[in-house]
Amino acid sequence: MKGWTGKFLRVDVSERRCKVENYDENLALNFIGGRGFAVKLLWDELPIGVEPFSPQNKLIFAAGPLTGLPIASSGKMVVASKSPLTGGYGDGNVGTMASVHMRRAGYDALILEGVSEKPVYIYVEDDKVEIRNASDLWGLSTFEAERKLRENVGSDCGILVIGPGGENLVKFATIISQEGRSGGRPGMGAVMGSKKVKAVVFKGTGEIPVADMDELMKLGRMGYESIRKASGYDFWIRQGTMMTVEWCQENSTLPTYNFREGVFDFAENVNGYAMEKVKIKRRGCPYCNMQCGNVIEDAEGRSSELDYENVTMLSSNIGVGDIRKVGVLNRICDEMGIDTISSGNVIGFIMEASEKGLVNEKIEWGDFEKAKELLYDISYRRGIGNLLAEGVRKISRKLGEGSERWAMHVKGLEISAYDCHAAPGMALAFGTSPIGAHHKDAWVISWEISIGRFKYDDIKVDKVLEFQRIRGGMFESLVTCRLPWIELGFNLDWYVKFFKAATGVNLSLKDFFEVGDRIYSLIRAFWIREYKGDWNREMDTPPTRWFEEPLTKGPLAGKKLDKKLWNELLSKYYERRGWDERGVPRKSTLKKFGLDFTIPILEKYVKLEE
Ligand code: PTT
Ligand code: SF4
Repeated sequence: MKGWTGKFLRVDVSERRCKVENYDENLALNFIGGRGFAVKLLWDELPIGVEPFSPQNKLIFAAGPLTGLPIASSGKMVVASKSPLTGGYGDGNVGTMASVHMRRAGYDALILEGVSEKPVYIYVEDDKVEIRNASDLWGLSTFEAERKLRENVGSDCGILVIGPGGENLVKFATIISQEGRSGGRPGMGAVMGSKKVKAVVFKGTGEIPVADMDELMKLGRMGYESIRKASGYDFWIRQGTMMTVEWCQENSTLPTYNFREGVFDFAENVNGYAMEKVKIKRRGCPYCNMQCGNVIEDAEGRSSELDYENVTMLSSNIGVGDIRKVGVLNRICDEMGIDTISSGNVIGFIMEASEKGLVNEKIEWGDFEKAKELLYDISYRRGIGNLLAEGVRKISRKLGEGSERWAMHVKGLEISAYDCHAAPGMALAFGTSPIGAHHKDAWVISWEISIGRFKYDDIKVDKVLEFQRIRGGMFESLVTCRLPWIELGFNLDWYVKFFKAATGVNLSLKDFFEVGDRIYSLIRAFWIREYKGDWNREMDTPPTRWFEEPLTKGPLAGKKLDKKLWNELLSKYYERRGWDERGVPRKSTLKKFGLDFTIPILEKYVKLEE
C-alpha cells in the first residue's frame, strides 16, 4: 500500500503489551482512514454495551492517507471512542505534530486499550514503543505536562496530553496538544484518563510511503500558493474563525444566555476586532499556511488561543462581555483539558437554573469570577462542579422541573455555538450530527441564511447531506483540515489529486461521498447497538427551547422553529439516507454499503425494515 502505512499500533496498558498489526487493504479502500477506521474498529472490537470507562473500551488515534504529507493543512488527527458523555460514538479532530510523527513512525492509528494500575504515558519512537511511568506528570495541567515531557524527550516530537479534567473523568474532557489545540468533545480525554494514560508521545523519523512523491510535492506547492492567493486570505490571517462573532450577531444566531437569544448587547467587546486589539501572535497546526490560532494576552497577562466557538460559549452564552476575561476562561479550559463548548453550556445552564431558583447557589449571568471558579470545580469535581462535570443532559434530569426543555444538547452532546431559533436547516444538522450536537459535519447556517432562513425546503435536507458527505465523510477520513475548502474556497478536486498522488488509487468525489455514507450508516448502527435498540427520532431532535420559546430580542424577536415542518425535514433526511422513520438504517441500505455484518446484531435489538 502507498499513502497508507498499512499498520496499526496496539497498546494494552493493563497487560503492558504493545503490538504492531498489518491491516487489510479493503479496510483502507472502504473506510479510507480517520473516522472511518475508528468506527470500524470500535464496531468490531468493543463488547456490546461496554461501559465507557472500563478496560474494554478503546481509544483510537487515527490518521488518514493524506495526514502528515506536505500538502495543505494535513497535520490533523481523529481521536475516537465510545463516549462517556453520550453513550454512543464519539470523536474529535485535533491539529497536532503528533499526527505527523505517528505517520512518520510508521502507523496509521494507535489503538489504546486496558486500564493501567498507575499513571503512565506512551512513548513511541519509530518501532520502539514504551509504557512509561507518569506519576510525576499526573495532576499537572496540560501545559505543564507537555512542557515537562518536552524537557525529557526533546522538542522534535508530537505530544497529546490530558489535564485534571481527563484525570477526574469529566464527561466532556478533551485531549490537548501544543497549548491550544483540543480534540474529542464527547469526553475522549476522560476515556484517556480512565486508562490512567496522561500522555502519548510520538517521534517518527521515517518517510510516509507515497505513490508519486514528485507529483505530490508539485501539487502541494501549487495548493499552498492557491490558498495564499485566495481573496479572503489576508482577513483570515487577521481574524480566523473569530470573524464569525460579528456575523452571528448580525444574523441573530449568536448563542446568548443559554441559547435564549441570538444577539448579545456586548458582542462588539468580544468579536474579531476586539480580539485584534489584544492579539500578540498567531499559531496553528502543522503543514498549514492559514495559521488561524489567535493568541491574545488575557486578563491575567497570560497567553490564550482563541477560536469562535470558545469565545462565544464563554462570553455571550454566559454573559461575559470582555474579550480578555473570556481569554482567561478559555485558557483555563485548555489547561484543565475540558471542552469550551460544553463548559459554556453547563455554566449557562446552571446560571439559568440559579435564576429560576432550581439550585441554592447564587450564580449570576456574567459573573466572571464565579465562572472561573466553576471551571476549576468542574475539573476537580468539587461541590456543584461534580454535577456540572456530567453534562447538561444528566444535570437537567437530576434537577427536573422541566429543565430538560432548555438543556441545550442533542444525544447528550452540548450544542456548539449557533442559535437555531430561526435556522431549521442548521437545527437539522445539529440533530443528525453523528456525535451529537456539533457543527463539524454540516455547517450549513451561512448558506441557509443566504437562501432564505425561514424556509423548510428539501434543498436544506440535500445541503445537510452534501456537507455531511464532504465534511463528516471526506475530510474526517482523509484527515486534513477542512478550513482551506470552506473558508477560502480551495476546490475539492485538489483532494482527489492529492489522494491519487499519495495512494496511486483513483477515486472520484462521488466515491468519497459513498465512503462517507457508509461511515454514517455504520456510526448510526453503532449508536443503535449501544443503546440496545432504545432508539427513536427524539434522539435526533434538537432541544425544546428552539421550538417553544421564541427569541425576545433583536430583529428576529418572536421567531422560533416549527415542530411539524421541522419533523418533515427530518423524515426527508431519513428517506434520503435509506433509514426508516425511527432513524434506523434499512436492511437494503446496510447491504448497499457492505455493512451486512451489522444486520444480525441490530436484529437482536430492533426490527429492521427492508
Ligand atoms: C472542535 C471544537 C471546536 S470547533 C472549537 S473552536 W472551531 C473548540 N475548541 C476548543 C479549544 O480550543 N480548547 C478547548 N479546551 N475546547 C475546545 N472545544 C471546541 O472544540 C480546531 C479548528 C477549528 S476551531 C475548527 S472549527 C475546525 N474543525 C475541524 C474539524 O472538526 N475537522 C477537520 N477535518 N478540520 C477542522 N479544522 C478546524 O480545526 P473537536 P483544533 Mg478541535 C483550543 O476538536 O472535538 O473536533 O471539537 O482541533 O486543532 O483545536 O483545531 O471555531
Ligand atoms: Fe489548523 Fe487553522 Fe490551519 Fe486548519 S486552518 S490546519 S485549524 S491552523
